Amino acid sequence: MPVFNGVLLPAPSLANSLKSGASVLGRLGLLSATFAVLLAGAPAAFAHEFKVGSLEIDHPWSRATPPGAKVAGGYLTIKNSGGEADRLVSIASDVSQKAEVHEMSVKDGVMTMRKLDTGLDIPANGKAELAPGGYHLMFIGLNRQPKQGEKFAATLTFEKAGPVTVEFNVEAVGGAAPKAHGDHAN
Ligand SMILES: [Cu+2]
Repeated sequence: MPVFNGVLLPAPSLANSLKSGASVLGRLGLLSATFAVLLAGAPAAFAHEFKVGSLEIDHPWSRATPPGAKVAGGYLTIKNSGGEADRLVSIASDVSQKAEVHEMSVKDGVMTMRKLDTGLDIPANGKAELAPGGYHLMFIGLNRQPKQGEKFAATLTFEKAGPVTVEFNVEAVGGAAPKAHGDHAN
């Protein structure tokens, strides 16, 4: 009779525990393989960034709009790892008739927005952040209402780096910057 862990076990029972042990190991192997696949897929799924030249565009996002809304905001961070400043000069998307870079500010207690006619500066070795309450993209004359959970594409054109097509994640109506936004804000 075999001895297992100091306990006398009848042979069939040892065979069973070996068998179940093997299948647990088998399952663990399968799980870790699945996990590895998930991990490998994670950066692409969560980082949500786009590159053109020395620019990296992080986490473009927008908000779902209430029915009848004519405009939607667009937010993202543009990092410039190059030694030369660049400039975001135009935005185009089939979600709206046109798109502009806006600056939001509070003047005499009134929130106002104005279009940046010359575009948005991206400093050398620096970044430009477009976020609610500050600089933002404005999609004007919506062709459809962006819905929470969907994505829409837009092409950003930079003076030096040229055009790059990015995807905006649509967050909830009135949604604050999602956690993922903070995760790679720096
Ligand atoms: Cu605006």
